[in-house]
Amino acid sequence: MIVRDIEDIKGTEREVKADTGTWTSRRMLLRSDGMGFSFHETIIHAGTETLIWYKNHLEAVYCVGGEGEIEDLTNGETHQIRDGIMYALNGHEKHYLRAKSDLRMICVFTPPLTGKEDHDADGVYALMEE
Ligand code: 9YT
Repeated sequence: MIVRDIEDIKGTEREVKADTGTWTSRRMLLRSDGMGFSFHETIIHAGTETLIWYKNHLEAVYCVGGEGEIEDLTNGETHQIRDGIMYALNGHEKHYLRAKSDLRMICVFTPPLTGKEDHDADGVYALMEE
């Protein structure tokens, strides 16, 4: 069994801050943990906008705090995000995430992130080999 305290992840290499400064993510499970998915707590910082496009991954996100919105750039639709809202990028949708207050998001990726990815200029994560 794997049991982790997020307080023990903060300040380690499993806590990643985006180059853009718009989010901080604590990667609680990565590919090396052998679960077949990765599991993250991501804080999208208040007042920011982030362009994201997971071309190579499927992702589900559950908001447990804060307020913001997601704009789906494939169809122009915008959805409000708050505690209790989940979205799943089952079509690799390119999107903007905007946070009015700090958004606390629980995220699952398949295939799992290895931990070395960062967004490129298009908001894309490459598929990584370990
Ligand atoms: C909200 C969201 O898309 N989070 C993804 C995980 C985070 N960007 C990370 O750990 O790289």
